[in-house]
Amino acid sequence: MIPAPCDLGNSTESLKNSIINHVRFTLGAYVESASQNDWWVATCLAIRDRVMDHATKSRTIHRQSGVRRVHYLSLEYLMGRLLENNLRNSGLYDVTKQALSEMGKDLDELLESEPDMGLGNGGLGRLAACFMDSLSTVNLPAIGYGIHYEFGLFRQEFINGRQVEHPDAWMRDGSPWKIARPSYRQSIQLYGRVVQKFDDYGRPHYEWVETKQLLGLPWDIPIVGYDSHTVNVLRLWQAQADEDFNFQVFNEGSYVEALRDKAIAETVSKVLYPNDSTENGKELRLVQQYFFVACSLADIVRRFKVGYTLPWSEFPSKAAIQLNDTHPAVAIPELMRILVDLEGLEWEEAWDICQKTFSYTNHTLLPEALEMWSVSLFERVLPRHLQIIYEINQRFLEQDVEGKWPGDNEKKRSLSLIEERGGRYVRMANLSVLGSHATNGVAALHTRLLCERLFADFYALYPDRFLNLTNGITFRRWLDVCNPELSALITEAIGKDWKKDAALLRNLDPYADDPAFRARYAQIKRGHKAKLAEVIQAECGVTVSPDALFDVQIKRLHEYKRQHLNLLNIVTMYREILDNPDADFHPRVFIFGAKAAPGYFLAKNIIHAINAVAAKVNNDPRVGDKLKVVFLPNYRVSLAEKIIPAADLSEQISTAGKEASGTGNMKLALNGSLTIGTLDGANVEIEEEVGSENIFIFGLTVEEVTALKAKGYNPWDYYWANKKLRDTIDWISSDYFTGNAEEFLPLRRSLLDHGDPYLCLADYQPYVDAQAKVDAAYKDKDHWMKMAILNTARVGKFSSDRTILEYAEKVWHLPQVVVND
Ligand code: 26V
Repeated sequence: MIPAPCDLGNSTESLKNSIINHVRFTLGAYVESASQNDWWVATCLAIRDRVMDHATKSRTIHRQSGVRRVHYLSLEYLMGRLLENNLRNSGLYDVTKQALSEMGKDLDELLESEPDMGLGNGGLGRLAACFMDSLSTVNLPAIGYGIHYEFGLFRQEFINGRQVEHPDAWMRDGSPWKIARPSYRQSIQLYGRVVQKFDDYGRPHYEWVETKQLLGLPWDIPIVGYDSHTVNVLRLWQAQADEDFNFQVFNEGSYVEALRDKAIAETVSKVLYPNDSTENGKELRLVQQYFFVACSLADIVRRFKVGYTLPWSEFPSKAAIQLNDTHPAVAIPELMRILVDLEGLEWEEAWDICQKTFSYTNHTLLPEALEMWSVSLFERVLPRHLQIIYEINQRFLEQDVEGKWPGDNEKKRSLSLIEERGGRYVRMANLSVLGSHATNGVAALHTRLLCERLFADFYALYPDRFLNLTNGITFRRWLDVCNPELSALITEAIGKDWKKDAALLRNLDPYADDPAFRARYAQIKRGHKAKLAEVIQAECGVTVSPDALFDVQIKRLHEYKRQHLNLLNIVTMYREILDNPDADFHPRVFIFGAKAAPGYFLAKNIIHAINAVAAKVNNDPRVGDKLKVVFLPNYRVSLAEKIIPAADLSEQISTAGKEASGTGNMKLALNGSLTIGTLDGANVEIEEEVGSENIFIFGLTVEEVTALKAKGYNPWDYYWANKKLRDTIDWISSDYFTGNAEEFLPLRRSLLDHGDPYLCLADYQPYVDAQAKVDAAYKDKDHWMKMAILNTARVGKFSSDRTILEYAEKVWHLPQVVVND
């Protein structure tokens, strides 16, 4: 007899029991001598036990109700730590803290011992993680698919101010959050060749033969929403060699060789590519993309087949598939292959199903980040998929393009899925637009530029397929978890419903004028600054005062994000302090966090330059407390959670038209830091929300950038016209900071000889002026706090719940399905 399932209970006693049982029976440790890690694992497992039932229940309800589900395909998920988020979202935080404390354990210490799950590079990966949180919170049926990388984004260390990379073995000791699902293992094919075969009626079809097989083992991570019983899963594929993939060699006695091939197969899910702008034609990257796409689609098709006995035309009514950038775009020819080659559908019907199923989000306008695969590489790895792409292309050019612009070869060249100049390449962005019913940008400005520039011809052909869905962030992690003090203050003022309905934060608006509220808000900010000062002391060995203005730039290191423009201002300020020791400006701490792609030479030079300037400034007795510069090593989600609540000023200074959206800008504004920024990405909408009196906007607009470049931009003009700028650049590229005048020549050359592609010099003076306004504004602490509170109150729009509900309504057409307890 199978006993009825029993509830584990959420009392302190039941949690204590669960944790102790895991220490004893799962980990085989004595409670008296269990390690810190044992306690952490046992606590995670106790929480996991309490959410798994909801995961199973959510799956069952989604299946039984037969609703459409969204499948989010992303090469990256930057999840960070999971325990605290799961505790807060499930409402088990207080009781767990109590349970542990009754056993002599400090929850906060355990939380700190969790390694980050860093399976992403930056904005795109973190967005996917925020979306997973929102999907569960707003009760949408969803599955996230990705790769179970053994090594996440590298760990960064500075040696003599230079970035050094180390592997990130985030799950060397396993992870209590992931559950293997061997019964859903998939087998996929690669390489090989295509043969044409004929059936009994003489009709041709294609077979992909002599392929290599690869297995995908799925690992599921439950995604706990806030105050909801929907627990969706993130399903990550690990590559494995086919058991008997090399049976022959094995039997011939070449045991070691056979196992070497096995190791090669398993490299497919070894490591996340650490670039986020270029990766020229790396075969392993294409194999990664296809591997995870093929496993995921096979999983989706399996579910369609077991769940229903429906015709294929109903597939889109059961499955929406979202492509997170072009990285999973090979899903389009893969679904065509499944439908046409394996299921025997006619091409037109299959194509109709594809377009109804897929939708695509573009995350960048940078030309070098637009994915293109050389036709010869693509043909070797995925010969049948290349044929399918050719066929899609031919029909498209002959029907749609020829129909709209008869005889216009220039249009055909621009819209083709194949780039023909300078070698032949498959254009993944064009494939993604064509294979989807919806293409979206991630902020209003970005979407406008997609329609006007990058996809102008596609937009002319299919205007209804394009839409804007401005990015968002989860307010649970980025306020409730990382800033529980502010979260509690807000809840005390306006109630707790803002955690699910961020628009309610507007109710805080009047509190900006309440002196008592301001004082408490200021006190919370100061508390976080004091804590961050300790982190800075420990990590950088620099003493900073919590009374200084904390000026923060945290994001990937990229020329377009212009950390070097920030540096130019810092060096200018340094000069001014030396020239003018009695000038009255408020002490400032410039705080950086950023990883550079290991092969991005100039980005690494910029990191080195910031560190070199920091070393001088921080040790110059003439400067004292007035100016400090710190570069916190190994920027990652868990470090962001410590920096963001402590920030006063948020640097969002990309060249207009280059940052698709930005999401750090939203996190910082939410936590009451004022933005100094250009009219780029979501900054434009942040200004609309918070009001132009509560933000420091400067610099060229997109139109001005275009006009300046058209007329011929010459950085030397700015260099010669502005003595302060000239002195600043010359000083950085002298031997003053490192003893070696050659050290920062690459930086100097990029700004001058190589034409300053991101217009730092053009925006230098407006930036310096805006920084002077910041200094003046900070002197009126009370008014600054008012502005900070208004930022918190007015950024409700940027909740990822809002973004996800817009996707659900406008793109996926998904119903919300409430899962009861
Ligand atoms: C590109 C590549 C190129 C090849 C190798 C690996 C790799 C990995 C990632 C990427 C994607 C870069 C695009 C990206 O991260 N875009 C960011 O997306 C954020 C979320 O929409 C947005 O807020 C940022 O502005 C945007 O830069």
